[in-house]
Parts: sequence; C-alpha cells; structure tokens
Amino acid sequence: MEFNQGGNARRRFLQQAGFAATSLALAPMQSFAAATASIPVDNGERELVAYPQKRPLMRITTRPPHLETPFSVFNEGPITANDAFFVRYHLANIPTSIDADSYRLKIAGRVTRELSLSLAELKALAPAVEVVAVNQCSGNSRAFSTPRVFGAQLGNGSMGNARWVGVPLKAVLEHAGVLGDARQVSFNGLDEPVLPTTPDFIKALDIDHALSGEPIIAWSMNGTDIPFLNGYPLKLIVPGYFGTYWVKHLNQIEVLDHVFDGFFMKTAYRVPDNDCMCVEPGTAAAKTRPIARLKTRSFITSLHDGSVVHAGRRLELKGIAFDGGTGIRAVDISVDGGQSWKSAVLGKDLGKYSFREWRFGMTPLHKGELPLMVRATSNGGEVQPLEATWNPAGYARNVIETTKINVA
Ligand SMILES: Nc1nc2c(c(=O)[nH]1)N[C@H]1C(S)=C(S)[C@@H](COP(=O)(O)O)O[C@H]1N2
Ligand SMILES: [Mo]
Repeated sequence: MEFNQGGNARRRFLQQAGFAATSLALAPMQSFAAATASIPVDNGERELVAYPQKRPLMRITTRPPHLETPFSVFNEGPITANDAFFVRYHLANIPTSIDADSYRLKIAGRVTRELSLSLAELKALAPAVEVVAVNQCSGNSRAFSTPRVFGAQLGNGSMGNARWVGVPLKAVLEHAGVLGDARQVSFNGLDEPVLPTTPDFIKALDIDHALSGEPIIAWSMNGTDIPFLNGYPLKLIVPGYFGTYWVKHLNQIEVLDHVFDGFFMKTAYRVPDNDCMCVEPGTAAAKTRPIARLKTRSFITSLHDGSVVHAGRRLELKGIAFDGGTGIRAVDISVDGGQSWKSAVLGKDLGKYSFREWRFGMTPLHKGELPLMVRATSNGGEVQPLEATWNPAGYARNVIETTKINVA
C-alpha cells in the first residue's frame, strides 16, 4: 500500500506498518495530485488526501488523521458512502492493524459476570438490528463561528449518514447482568494517548440511555465492514447523539456506580447548560453539561456559494435535513431574506435519525445575487434559528444556512 507523498513520520510509520488489518482487505491506494478544496472562511483551503479505503478527503490534521468530507458528496444521496465518510480521532496512537480473530470486547464493572466476547460471540448474542443514523462531530461547522473559536477549523463536512447493523448495547449489558447501583456506562476503544499524561478517549452514557435499546454496538456500515478509520471492527452507535459518543474500535465497556469523570466527559465536550447551549460571544458559561443530542439542521447540497443559474429557467433545489431523533417535519425555502417561506417536498423517510432529502422547484426571474435560505423543523417542534448562537467550543452550530447564488 502506498501513502501520499509529503510524508511525515506518522505516515511513514503507517506505510511501514502496512496499515493492514490482517482481517481487512484494503484496496490499493491511488496516488493523488495535490488537489485542494476550500470552505468559505479565511485560510479555508484544505489539501485533498486519500487514506486507505477513502477517496481524497479534506485533510484537517495528519496525526492523528482528521479528514472532512467535501460538501459536494452530500448531493450524491442521503447515505454517505463509506469511502467519503469523515474521520476524526483525538489520540495519535491509533491502531494500524487489527486481527478480527483475536479481537475481544470486554464488559466489566458493576455486572454479575464479566464478559470477554469474540466478534462471533457478539454477533450471536442477540438478533442483529439496523438503524440509519447521522454521525455528526460536535465541532462540525466550527470554522463559521464569529468571533472565531479554538479547535479544528471544520467546515460542514464533519458529518455523515450511514446504515449501521449490530446488536443493541442493552442486550450485551443484560447478558452481563447490570447491578442495581449502576449509574453510567463507559466506553473505550483501541486508540491510546502517546504520552502517559494525556487522558485516554473514554466516553460515558447514563445507565437508562445505555439500557434504552437505542445505542447499538455495530460491525457493519452501509452493508460492509466498518472502514478501518471509522472504527473497525466495532463502533458504538448512539443514534441522535453527537459523534463524540460513537466510540471507534470499541473494546472496553465498564458499568459504573458513579458519574464518569474522565477528561472527555468532565472537561471536554461540554456545552452551556441552557436551551440554546449558548452564551454571549466571547464569554464563558457559568454552568455546563455534556453535549448530547444533535440540533435540527438543513443544507442545500445541489448548489454552493457562487453557483451560476439562469434567469427564467426552472431550477430544482435539492438538499438534506436532520435532527436529534424526532425526524424532520418540514423544510422551507426563503428567497427574500427570511421574510416568507415556501415548503420543500420531503424525500423518502429512512428513519428518524437519518438525513432526510428534500427538493424544491423554483424559477429565478431577476438577474443578480440571490440568497437562498433553508430552514428545517423537526417533529419535536425545533426550528432552526435565524441568528447564529455562540459557545466557546463552537459546538452544535445550527443557524439557518444561506447559499448565495448568482442568477445570470
Ligand atoms: N476510539 C475513538 N472513538 C472516537 C473518537 C476517538 O478519538 N477515538 N472520536 C469521536 C468523535 S469526537 C467523533 S466526531 C467520531 C467521528 O467518527 P468517524 O471518525 O467514524 O467519522 O468518532 C468518535 N469516536
Ligand atoms: Mo467530534
């Protein structure tokens, strides 16, 4: 397997290690030209880089690999292809080779009996279930925060929608026998910090959520093994929740009799403890809570800023919408700065956690710049705000998006 040039130590290491999962056949890499893509902010240019099992994606960081999906991919359909799905890691020691035969998922802590399950045992433990669900990074769209915030300057491509198959987390926990004093369940994956002082990436869910039947321990993504960089061979799927809980290379589950206080729950991935998860720009929140459910969002995918269309000619707009798990009730379009709105036609319903496609036909009459606004309303009654809210980490952005096209 070949890696792209411009190599650094990490990539050379990955190359030497072959990056090959012994149980995972990786397609040969294509070499890439130094193509770039950009997001519409200052310094928004990103190199397009191909990693194993991935088409060229926008590189945010190299070590660990952090790759964004070019936005045009979301116009390909409501399911994001595995080879285009974004990649996010926190710790530089990511696994480079995984043997499916010796892989074990351990369940310990406040349980009647500890388990160490092979992949075959896990798959046989309960009937497989399937869910189509959006994985969105908490910091998706962070680069558009004003004033700007610290953290990876992400455009809108740190999200994706896939069909996940696995067994309910509930079935696994019940098999182990949860003790009466359980309060939370923590999840750890194979990746590790480089330095002993760096905290491990461990996430936790409340016991009721863990036993609700919603979270899934998945081994399949869009009908095939989960790509290596997306968490092969097991990934926790937490439908409706931000991607930070979707632990990759999941190998340790612990039932706790207390609220987990590791760094990635107690300090990081927290939002202001109010309805908008927001504060006055430039200020900090007095009280925070762990980030949880996705907020309602919608995007035009068929056109981008600067697209040119023709006056008097019929235009079919297309896009996607999603929310934190009630499903999309309506998508509306405004061509007058948000004064009036017209309904788009919703596409096929793939479930309440999925991207929902929509279409809208119109004929622009006047030449010049035309701002197209898209607004979704969830079945839970959440409507996207007209003004962007702000929080220090730039999490959970969901302002109504405006795409400025040119009518010629
Ligand atoms: N093991 C592990 N799982 C992880 C992370 C990580 O750093 N290590 N990052 C989380 C975050 S913040 C996100 S947004 C998602 C990204 O999932 P993806 O890389 O499959 O797109 O993985 C989550 N699961
Ligand atoms: Mo994330």
